[in-house]
Amino acid sequence: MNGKIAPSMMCADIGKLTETLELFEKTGIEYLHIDVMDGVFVKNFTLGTDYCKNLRKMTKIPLDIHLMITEPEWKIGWFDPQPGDYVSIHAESTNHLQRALAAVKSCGAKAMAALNPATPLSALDYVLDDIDGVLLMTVNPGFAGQKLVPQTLTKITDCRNYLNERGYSHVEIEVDGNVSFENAKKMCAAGADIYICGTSSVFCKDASIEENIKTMRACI
Ligand code: S6P
Ligand code: MG
Repeated sequence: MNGKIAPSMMCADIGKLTETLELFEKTGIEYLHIDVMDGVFVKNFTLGTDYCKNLRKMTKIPLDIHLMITEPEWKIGWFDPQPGDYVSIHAESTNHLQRALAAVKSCGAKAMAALNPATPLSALDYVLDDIDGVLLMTVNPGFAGQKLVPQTLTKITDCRNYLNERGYSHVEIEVDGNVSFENAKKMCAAGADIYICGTSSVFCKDASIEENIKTMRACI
């Protein structure tokens, strides 16, 4: 099965948003990845509720909302998740992971459990029935343009095996952080399904966005 591409919108040129979205529609981009950071769970602020609201008016491409915020279980409604959207909840961000994932599902959106590089897969043990996917961070969250944490490549393989062995082969694996063309090939071999593409691929300045999307499709 071919991998799906979710460009990381915090890396997009805001001045060219309309033409970038048109290009994404034309080239069949599957999701738009929206990084939401609250300055507490990670030391950065990025995109928020109004950005999601406005993006919805500009495109029909579903949103892939990555919440890097504390107590997400009370804030999911702020983003008005729609059927077809994905919402990722970090296991490290809440004492109530199951509550938060269930709240995503109750909106009709797909629920993803997100894990930092050092968080073990056992964090998923008691939420397997609550998730549609796992977002594996392949860098520590907070910033674009970081280098891959190399052991996360093994973690992708381990996660695919973990899911398959438990009868959850339908659960998708999304990878986020330094998904360069070279790393994407390795992530694909390890069993990734959805690729968050930022400065190291789709928004890499060495070629046009359209050329970068073609190159990424060939890698996954
Ligand atoms: C990082 C964030 C990511 C980045 C993406 C950027 O905390 O969750 O989604 O935006 O990793 O891509 P790159 O290629 O610059 O690492
Ligand atoms: Mg992200």
